[in-house]
Amino acid sequence: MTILDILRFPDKRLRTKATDITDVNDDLRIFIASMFETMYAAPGIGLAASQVNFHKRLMVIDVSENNDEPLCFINPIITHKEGVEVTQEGCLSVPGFYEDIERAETITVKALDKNGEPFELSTGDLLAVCIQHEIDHLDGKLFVDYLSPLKRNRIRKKLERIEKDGPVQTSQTGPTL
Ligand code: GNR
Ligand code: NI
Repeated sequence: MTILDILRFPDKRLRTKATDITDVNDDLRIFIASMFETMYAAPGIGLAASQVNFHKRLMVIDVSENNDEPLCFINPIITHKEGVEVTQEGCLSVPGFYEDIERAETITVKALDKNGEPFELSTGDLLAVCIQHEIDHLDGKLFVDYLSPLKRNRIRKKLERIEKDGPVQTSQTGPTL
């Protein structure tokens, strides 16, 4: 299997709208396994194909404590949303930033599983947040889009600097006394 590179904000490729998957085959299942491996290694609780530069409607999630409840969603559609809830969100494509985001509290989602079989799931809590966050990725949307332009630009500038200078920000450069 393969650990895939995760695109980071403000990479324009994260703005691509993903298209439906028409054939759920063994090649796709190999890619799905690499997405799980990449998500668990990061570590993260979800990963959208868009984040690894594959612009098809596919996402993987595992919100369990022991990383033993993998969920794969192909061509997911939210058919029902209810209530509003604010949760602190992070994103592997926006590393190091966490902000309160408003989402629907409970949702119903329809999708295909990794065998191409349709299923429907109604859920709340972190799983509902994560599903909405991942579907946003498939639509080219990031959680920073819900923030004020000022906050979003601050985050963008910090990540652009890290991209340019390398991630070393806090280390001491002179001799330690
Ligand atoms: O690992 C992740 N944690 C998280 C926490 C709160 C709300 C959403 C998420 S998803 C994120 C992984 C990710 O970036 N998926 O796209
Ligand atoms: Ni994300």
